[in-house]
Amino acid sequence: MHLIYNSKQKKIRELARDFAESEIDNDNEDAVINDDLIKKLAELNFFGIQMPEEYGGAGLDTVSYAICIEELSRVSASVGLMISVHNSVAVYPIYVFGDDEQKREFLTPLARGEKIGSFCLTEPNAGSDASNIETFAVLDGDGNYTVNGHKAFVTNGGIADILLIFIKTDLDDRKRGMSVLIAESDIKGFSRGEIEDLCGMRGNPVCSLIFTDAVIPARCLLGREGDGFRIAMTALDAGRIGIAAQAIGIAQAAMEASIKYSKERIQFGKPLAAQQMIQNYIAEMGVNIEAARMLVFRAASLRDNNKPYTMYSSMAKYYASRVAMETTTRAIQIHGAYGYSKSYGVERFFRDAKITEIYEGASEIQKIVIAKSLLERFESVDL
Ligand code: COS
Repeated sequence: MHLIYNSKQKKIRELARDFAESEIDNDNEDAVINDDLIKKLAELNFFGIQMPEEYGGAGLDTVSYAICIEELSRVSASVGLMISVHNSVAVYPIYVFGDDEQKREFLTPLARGEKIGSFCLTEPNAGSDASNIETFAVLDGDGNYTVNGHKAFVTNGGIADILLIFIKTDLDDRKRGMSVLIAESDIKGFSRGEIEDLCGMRGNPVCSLIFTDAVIPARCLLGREGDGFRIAMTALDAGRIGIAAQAIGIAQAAMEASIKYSKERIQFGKPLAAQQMIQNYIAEMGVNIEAARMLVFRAASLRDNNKPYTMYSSMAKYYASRVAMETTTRAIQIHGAYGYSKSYGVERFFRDAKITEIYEGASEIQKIVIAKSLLERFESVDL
């Protein structure tokens, strides 16, 4: 295993960094995502980073994908989130489980960035306990599903054109009773709730989605009835690499801001950077971020080599989100009261970091996955 990026991956980092720094406008955090930005991201092929060219994608590997998400999130975690969720838990499951017709109809416009995707799993009573969803679909004699239910905290919800809706097709079987339907957002019986007033990630239009006798043709069933839980877990394995990369981007931004500030701020007659307590913080930030990056690299490389990577993706997400929280907390500490105010922007990193410990599987869930894997079926992979 080579622990350095190849020249193509380095180019991607440069491209994503230049783009993020020059094109993402953080002046109004709540309005960072707009049509113009989406169009520019689509021109770079960031909505189909890993999809083959035949579907309009860029055909890159998972390491490159993680690099893109990290770089976008370094400037705006809300934008990184839009791209991560779109690529990993909306586009990727259609690529793996979709039939040719579904790929033509849904995958190509998604990969080209002509349409935005969302992953509709979480509900008011089903978050970590994903198989407890209550959205229910009944198949009628005309070959249509009628869907009723309520999805909560859907990333990209306010702008999504294509929805992956997790439903129950059999209420008596928690896991095998789960299925997935793909739907366009213009179907009858579909409506969106208000954009959530969140602590962080405020630029992403996260909202509820409501299905009231929504009719979806059976040809839009992804995989077979009963495949839903497996599809959710497969998607989340990939998604967690993206969220880990996002957490690293946030932490990196917080560290860079801390380094800059500690060189400028004079206390006790010298810059903060000359004081060992602050150097200790900066050193810990650097080591932790690099270690988290290596875990992401590890999970991504395994995925690129078709090796099992579930445990590694959970390790990467668990550790990187912890590092993001620790680093952004320390960044505020270094900035003192200025850090707690909006003047230096580090409080945004702190607010954005928190959710990385919660969504796409809370840290507690990642530890369950890791422990289960270590205790039951761990086999070392190419050590
Ligand atoms: N990839 C593919 N299939 C998987 C899988 C994975 N990573 N993990 C589990 N499965 C399959 C299993 O093979 C099993 O299939 P069979 O029933 O055919 O044998 C099935 O799924 C159930 O597996 P298991 O019994 O291991 O699942 P658990 O109930 O133990 O899973 C956790 C529990 C906590 C891991 C799961 O519910 C989970 O990840 N929850 C968090 C969900 C989440 O991230 N929510 C946030 C919403 S998105 S913002």
